Parts: sequence; structure tokens; C-alpha cells
Amino acid sequence: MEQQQEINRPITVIGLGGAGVKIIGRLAALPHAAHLKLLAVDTDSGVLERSPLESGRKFLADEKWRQGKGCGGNVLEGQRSISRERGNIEDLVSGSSLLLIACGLGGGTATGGVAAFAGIAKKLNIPSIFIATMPFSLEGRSKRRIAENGVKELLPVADVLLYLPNDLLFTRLSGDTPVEKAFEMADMEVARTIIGVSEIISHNNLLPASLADIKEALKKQKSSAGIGVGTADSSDGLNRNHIALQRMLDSPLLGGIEKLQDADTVIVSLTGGKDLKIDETKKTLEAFGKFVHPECNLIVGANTAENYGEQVQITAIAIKFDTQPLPAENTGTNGFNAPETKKNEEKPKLDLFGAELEQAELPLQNISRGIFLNTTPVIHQGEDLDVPTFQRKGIIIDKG
Ligand SMILES: Nc1nc2c(ncn2[C@@H]2O[C@H](COP(=O)(O)OP(=O)(O)OP(=O)(O)O)[C@@H](O)[C@H]2O)c(=O)[nH]1
Ligand SMILES: [Mg+2]
Repeated sequence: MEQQQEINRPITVIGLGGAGVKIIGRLAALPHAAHLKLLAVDTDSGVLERSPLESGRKFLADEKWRQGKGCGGNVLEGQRSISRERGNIEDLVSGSSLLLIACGLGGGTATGGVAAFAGIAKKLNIPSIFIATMPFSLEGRSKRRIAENGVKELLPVADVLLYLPNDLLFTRLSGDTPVEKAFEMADMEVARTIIGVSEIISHNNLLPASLADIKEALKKQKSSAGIGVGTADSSDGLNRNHIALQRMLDSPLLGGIEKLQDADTVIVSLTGGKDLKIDETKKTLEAFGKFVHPECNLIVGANTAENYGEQVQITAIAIKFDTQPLPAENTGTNGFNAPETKKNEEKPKLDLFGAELEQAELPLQNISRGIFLNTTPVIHQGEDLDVPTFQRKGIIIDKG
């Protein structure tokens, strides 16, 4: 009964800020996103006008103060704008079974607004997954710093945060690729990742993997994540599953096969049309299993969706835990704010669909290092020197 209710509650995907709105636009064009409720939220009216979403799905935030002109890279304005719209946003998302928020960090609206979204999700008892891109290196250090600050503010309040360095895409692009094209590719990768993530936890699975499984696997540990998506259809020949697998392994945001081999937890899902057979699914997932470490916690999901026709998609999320435990206090050591925890805390409630999440309790959280994936943190006297002065000065971010 409860499960039936969940099936009827939509997964809502919100594109926040300029990049988020473009990602949602890409998503809207993909038939496999038909089951998702899409919303575009920005302070920039031009960005929303250019979005292919129908007008009822676009929300211009804080028109009174921003006058549809965006936040011009000002994070504080972004925070204010989204906070002012809290009531309206609650109305837009209430009743959802899950919120997936997609954005590019580095500007004002999304970087400032994400924490308020996490707060809204918590208040409404809706699990939240954030999928955020980090700026391209060529955008410069200050953008990157803004994005890093955004990540650090979001980590303690998001249920799951997957952040993806846009730079990884360059590993697959030739040097003369125009930036616009690189963005387009990033948008498509993120859009497909969103579909993959939503399908990993969808309800009509052949093999069940739920958000509760994912959160259980992630626990409260800091981790880094890589995401691979590969699709293939019948035009790729009889071996479409293996071709999809190969494409997933080559997928730029995964960061290479070694990310799978290194991972502590890997979540993999395969989605196909109604003709997807259990034994081909099994074979593919077995083949996939060879790429991960034997000790790895492998969470597998497989499901069918009518609109896939002869297409298959394989999505993998490779998670590597940081070896250092989370600090007990919210000290911000190692570059991250620890989530607030209760002393003698009870076992967290894992049944997220319909379960209660208490405000001060962050049961399970994925903390990924994204753009820091390949860097060694500079630790001095137990502190990560990458912690920005912004945070040391204690600027308060509205977390709802
Ligand atoms: N993948 C992708 N990333 C983008 C795109 N446009 C911008 N970005 C990235 O997203 C970051 C934030 O930019 P925007 O989304 O435009 O910023 P915003 O949240 O709208 O903030 P303001 O415009 O300052 O209000 C940039 O630093 C880029 O790294 C895009 O089209 N695709
Ligand atoms: Mg903008």
C-alpha cells in the first residue's frame, strides 16, 4: 500500500541556475525522461525563455529583486533569491517521492540556492540528491573557488551529493572543441546520469536497488564519485548490452576503468525495453562485476521501461571512501563540514520513501571530492588548507 503510494508520487528533477536549466532542457528531449517531473528554476528570465520546457514548468525566482536579470555570479544574492521563494518552491515540489537537483556550481543562483533546496527537501521529508558540475579549469580559479564553497555548504545538508568535474569531459574532446560544444556534451552526460540515477531507484525493478540501499552503502563517510553512462540499441548489433557496457566504461565522467577497480561501493543499473531478458541482464552484470574489486560492495539494479524499445542504458556510480573518518564535531577539517550528528544517536531510519528524517540528523550522506578526485589534500595540523577563508570567516549560509 505504502509502496503503491510511492509509485504514484513523482520523482521531481529541478534544473537550478543557467547550467541546470540547460541540463533540464536536454533531459526534456530524451524520451526516457518521460516519467520524471521536470522543473526549471532560475533568476534569469532570458535563460528560462530559451528553455524548451513548457511555461508551467519554469519558475522565475525573485523577480521582484532580481528583475529577471540573474545574480551575476553573486552567491549571496543567489542565497537570498532562492530563500525568498521558499514557500513557492515548497508548493512546486511537495508530494514528490524524490528530488534530484541538477546545477552547475560557480555562478550565483545555483551556488547560493542549493542549500536552501536541501533545507526545503528536509522540511518536506523528501530525500534529495544533488548532481552538480564543477567549473572547467579554463573558467579560472575564482569560479572554482566559488564552486568549492558551494560544495562545502551543501555537503552537510544534502542527502546525496554527486559532483562532477566538467574538466573530465576534456579528456575525451579534441583541443579545438568550442567551449559551447563542451558544455553541450556536459549537459547531455549529466542529463543521462540523472535518468540513470532515477532508474537505479525506480520501483518496477527486475533486480531491486533502492535509495535506501544507496544511502546505506554510503553511510556517513566522505567519498568521491565517478559516474559512467553507456547506451546502445539494436543498430549496434546483437551484443548491444556489451556495447553499452563498453561505452559506459569509456564515459568521460567516470574517469577511467580504474575508478571502478578502486571503488569501495559501486552502484550499477541496467535499463532496457520490455524485451530485456533476465539472462542477458545477468550476463552483462556478471561481465561488469569483473571490473570491480572482489571486496567492493556492489549494488545492482535492473529494470525495464516501455519507452526504451530496443535501447539499453547502463549507469554506474563508483564511490571511493576517504580513509579518514569524519570529524566528530562540525569543525570543517579536511575541507568539509561534518554533518551535524546527535550524541548517542539512534540507528538512522533507512526507509526513505515515507520515512522520517529528523532535521538535525543526517542519516547517511555521500560526500564526494569531485574536482579534487585526483589531488592530494594539503593537510596541516589536521586542517585542510583548501578550506576557503570564506568559511573560516563564518559567513552564514541559509540552509533552511
Ligand atoms: N554543463 C554546463 N555547465 C555550464 C553551462 N553554463 C555554465 N556552466 C557551468 O555552470 C557554472 C555556473 O554557471 P550558471 O549556471 O550560468 O550560473 P547561475 O547559477 O545561473 O548563476 P548566476 O548566473 O550568477 O545567477 C559555470 O561556472 C560553468 O562551469 C552549460 O551550459 N552547461
Ligand atoms: Mg545565470
